[in-house]
Amino acid sequence: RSQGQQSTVASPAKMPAHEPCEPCDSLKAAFARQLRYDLCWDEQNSEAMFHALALSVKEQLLDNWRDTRRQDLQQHKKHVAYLSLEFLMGRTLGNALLNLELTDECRTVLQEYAVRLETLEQQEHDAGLGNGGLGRLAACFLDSCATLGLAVTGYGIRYEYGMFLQKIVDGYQVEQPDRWLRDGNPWEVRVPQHNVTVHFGGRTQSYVDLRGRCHILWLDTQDVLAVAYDVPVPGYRNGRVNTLRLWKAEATNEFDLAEFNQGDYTEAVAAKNQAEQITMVLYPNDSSENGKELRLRQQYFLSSASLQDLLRNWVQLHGMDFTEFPKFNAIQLNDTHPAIAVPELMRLLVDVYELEWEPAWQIVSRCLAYTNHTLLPEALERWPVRMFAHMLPRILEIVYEINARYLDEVAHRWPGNVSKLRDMSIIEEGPEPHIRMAYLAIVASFSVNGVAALHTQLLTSGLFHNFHELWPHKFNNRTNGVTPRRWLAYCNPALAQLISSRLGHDWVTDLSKLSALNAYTQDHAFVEEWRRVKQHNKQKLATLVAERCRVEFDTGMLFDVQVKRIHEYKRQLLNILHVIHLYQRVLTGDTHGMQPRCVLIGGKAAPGYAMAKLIIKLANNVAHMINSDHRAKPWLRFAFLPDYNVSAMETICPGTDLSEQISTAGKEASGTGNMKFMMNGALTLGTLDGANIEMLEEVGEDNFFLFGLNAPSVEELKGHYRPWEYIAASEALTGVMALLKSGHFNLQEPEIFAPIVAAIESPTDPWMLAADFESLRLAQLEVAKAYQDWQRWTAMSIRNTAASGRFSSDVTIAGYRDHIWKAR
Ligand code: NBG
Repeated sequence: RSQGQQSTVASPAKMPAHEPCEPCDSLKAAFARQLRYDLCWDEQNSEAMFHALALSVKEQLLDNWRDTRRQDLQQHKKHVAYLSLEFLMGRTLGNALLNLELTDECRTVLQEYAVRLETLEQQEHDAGLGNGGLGRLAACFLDSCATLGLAVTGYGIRYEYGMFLQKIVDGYQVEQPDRWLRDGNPWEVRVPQHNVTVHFGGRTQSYVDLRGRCHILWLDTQDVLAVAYDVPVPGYRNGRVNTLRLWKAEATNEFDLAEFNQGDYTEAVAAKNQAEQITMVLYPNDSSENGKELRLRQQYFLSSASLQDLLRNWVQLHGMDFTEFPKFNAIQLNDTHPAIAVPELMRLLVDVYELEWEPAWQIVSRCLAYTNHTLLPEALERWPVRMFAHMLPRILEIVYEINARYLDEVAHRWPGNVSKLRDMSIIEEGPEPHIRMAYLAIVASFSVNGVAALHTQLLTSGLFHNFHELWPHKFNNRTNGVTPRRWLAYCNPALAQLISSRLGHDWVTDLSKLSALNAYTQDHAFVEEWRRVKQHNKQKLATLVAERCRVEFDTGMLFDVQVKRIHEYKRQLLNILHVIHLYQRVLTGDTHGMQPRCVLIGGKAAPGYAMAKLIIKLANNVAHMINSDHRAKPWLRFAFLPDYNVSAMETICPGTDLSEQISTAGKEASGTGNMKFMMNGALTLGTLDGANIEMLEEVGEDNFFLFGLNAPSVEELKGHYRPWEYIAASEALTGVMALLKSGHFNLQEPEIFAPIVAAIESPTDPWMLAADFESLRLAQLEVAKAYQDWQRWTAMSIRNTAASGRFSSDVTIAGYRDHIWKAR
């Protein structure tokens, strides 16, 4: 079972169908061996034990991993490459044990060593190779693809430093590097036999061969080696193990020894450093501005390495005939981040494999599919043509050619319409011309999808409306989902067990089965048990909050939670304003009917996003004020959780009563945290935005706290929004604004919150906080009332879990499989 055996040698025919295989070691034997021989740690501390355990679990996967690859090749399955700059995997151990059905065995083994599984799980670093929803969605998709038996490979980047660690110092966010690979990554396997070379820079030159065919050479390039690291992705109890292939950049030549010998060490290693920089850090921007050259390098590096890998595998099996390539391959672009795969695939087919343009384009446009994840203008990628010209000169030529041919089609559809040509061109003209990556992706893709019904509708009627007119057949909706393995079975074992005790275990792979829970909302014993489980999970969450925030959460109180990236459109600020209002109620003695509650906010802000960082500071200052006021203690506790990440969410969502999904309508493409909370029986306080709308449809208005403007009213209000009128009309908001302006929360740092006050009072506030405040406050009163009748609340909680079946990523992936990939 050496690592050498795992190579995917893409020539399965040479391998016997059933290689004789030694009986696999049991987990127990593997663990003992790993501890004894494979690790040279002096002490058997929990860190060493975690590593030994992870390596032993990986061993259990290796045979199935190899068999999966071999079977896929032999059965001529359609293969899907999921290209993504982000895979937010979190921890692997617990989820792998669950999927392999090894959790109980593992506990038994560990008993002999007098250590708890949970203790070892805590040792694992989160693989934070993503920012937020987009990256976590990719991770959920991988789990569902493996579970549904699909031949899907995730292609991504092995960032040396993942999402930064967030510390809070004096209330401010401070970023620290996340060296997640410091102690090694037991799950990955370096597979150098899959290395490919990626070119940058240089120049192009054309020549005509003896047969009169024109060739383009890309010369004098700076080359970087892409080294493959494979991570296993086990399906749920089906013996399947898919692959996540992460590329690391390395120098093609180690360094210039001659130069080194002459004493110039810095020069000698410069090229190496430059190459390795490409995969050094994840860009910590979520739905916000990009434009950095290194980022474009990352995008091209991932796209080129992955496509070369796909084409090489194809050629090894089928030779140079690519006609059937689209029948057996689909390439899904996770947002525009890997959209440069469009011209790169053309380059490889035309320049390297010598296809003519037209047949090459036929192949490209039958393989590629693009998922859009945002409508926010600042997140739509545009790259300066200038940057392409010097970094990727050959790619720029290909983009021009694609654009010219495509604009012919536009001209044909709208004869004489010059403004259409300008509006729809892949090249945005202006003093600094830019390449519009979304347009490039749409032009080349056979499928373009949004991630929730409203989002897709807004895409086709707004942002991409011209393209929708031109090619209506390309557009489709695939509402997001989350994997019920990690987000219910694994993270909430007590609830999972309770559900299985009544419904059996099938819900884990068919989440629609949860609807049978509706029959139990009047079953007293069941309702009691459900409530007991929630209390137990709240206790765990309270422990986390106590450890990380030094704030005491009382499990008798309502747990009101908002965790996600900090962004103005997500309106954490609106939540904070409501907390301030509750605090004022306490101070003025207006506590009649008030529900005691603990409010938790968590999330990271992009390091360059000043307003988001100021909102974190405000949350911390308000929390400090409230938590140190003894008058507030019986009514209100407020904490900001530092370093929110995947593993924190595993404790947070089971222990939450109320989930806040309060973005300005029309701004949140889908949301996925909303679904995790719903699955775990939290009730939602939400706007008509993203997938909230579909959640509401499933669970019904009686089990959902709806508030706020809808997307059309937000649009209508633009241009004549007068926040001061909303403030004046709401006694509560007037009070909150007055307290905020008085400097009460920033006595030591006068004026620091002035930008926040100004934003709320601005008639151009795109997020329209003031407009929605009163509606939120009233909805929160309903929440309080509902919570005070625990039987009613618990029944609503059960109904939410029961209605969450549609938000399994299995459902989403079945949609991609049937309607996009056609990979049944
Ligand atoms: C995010 C959206 C979320 C959505 C996830 C996954 C980006 C660019 N978009 O609403 O903001 O749930 O994508 O689709 O990160």
